[in-house]
Amino acid sequence: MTEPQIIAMPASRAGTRTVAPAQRWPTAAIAELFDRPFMDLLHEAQTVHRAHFDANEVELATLLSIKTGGCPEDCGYCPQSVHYDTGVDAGKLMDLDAVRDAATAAKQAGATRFCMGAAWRAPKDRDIENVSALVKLVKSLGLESCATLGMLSESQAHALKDAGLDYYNHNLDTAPEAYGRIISTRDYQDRLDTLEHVRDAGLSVCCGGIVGMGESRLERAGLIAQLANLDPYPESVPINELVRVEGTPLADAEKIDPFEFVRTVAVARITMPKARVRLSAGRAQMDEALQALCFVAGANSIFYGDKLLITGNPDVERDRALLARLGLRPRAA
Ligand code: SAM
Ligand code: DTB
Ligand code: SF4
Repeated sequence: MTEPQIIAMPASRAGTRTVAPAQRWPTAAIAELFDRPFMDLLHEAQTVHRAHFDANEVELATLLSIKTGGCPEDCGYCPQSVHYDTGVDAGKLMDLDAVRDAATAAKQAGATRFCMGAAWRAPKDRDIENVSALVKLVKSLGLESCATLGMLSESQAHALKDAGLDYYNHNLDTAPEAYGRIISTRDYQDRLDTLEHVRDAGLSVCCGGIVGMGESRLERAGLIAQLANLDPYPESVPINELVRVEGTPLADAEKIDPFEFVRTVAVARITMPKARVRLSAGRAQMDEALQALCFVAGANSIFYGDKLLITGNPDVERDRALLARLGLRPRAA
């Protein structure tokens, strides 16, 4: 029997900027990966994974919603949009003491990365000053810091970098072709512009998307193509399964085939070999066996903590037990 062939991979450029051919990963090549027999795809993903990471180690990242609800954007999946009646009230920016408590608890529970999310379309400069103080606090506790605050200008990205921020999360969410069905209040280019500002400021990029929003397989391939062709590709790639929240337009979206979700993780791993691929939202609706398959497919990071931003996440004891059963070690600080 011949071994599954490892396709010639474009040179990885995570961390270095070079002039690259426009399309390192044509969508057709990514669609071809998606179409492979499941066993071949997982074998290749695991092989690529092992070439770049310790396959028995997983990163634990804890999320905190530092400013909840009342967002003017109309992202069709989001419980925090003012456009939908989801029962989420708008709050103010959390104060330093509350963030200190949450970050200290995350650190004690074993997280190494702390990600602060705000339901803003785009922060004001005053918001950036306040978040900068939170970033300094999180760093002083010995945690990696990540923030997701919406669209950023060049100067705002620099200000966050100066405050010590490590990562900025800004997702492309879906393929350009599917995007207009999900969001109308900002366009794809706005997202790409923010990613450029983040990269140019010297921040590490956390960028991924959501699957299970009614997109086709080709559109999933299109999302991965967008991510993998960023130059350099993101250091962190969150793959979210849609959490269907009552009141949002996507509340009744058809659930994605679990093996298709695993395929998406595997294709992200193969096309972005050095990235941290995060098994992100949606774990509360996955059983342990499916999560284990995602780790086989090359996921090596999870959101850890009883809550995501609004919705639930597996509780910490359950995650610890899962990692122990799989012999997975949390990444050390
Ligand atoms: N407001 C900022 C923004 O949109 O950039 C930051 C926070 S926003 C909640 C961050 C990301 O969470 C979104 O881009 C989306 O990918 C993800 N997300 C939001 N609601 C979700 C849901 N119901 N299921 C899965 N992922 C979701
Ligand atoms: C990401 O890709 N997923 C996280 C984080 N980045 C900010 C958010 C998931 C949100 C899931 C629904 C909720 O709880 O609001
Ligand atoms: Fe607002 Fe972010 Fe939710 Fe979109 S995803 S509605 S920008 S909080």
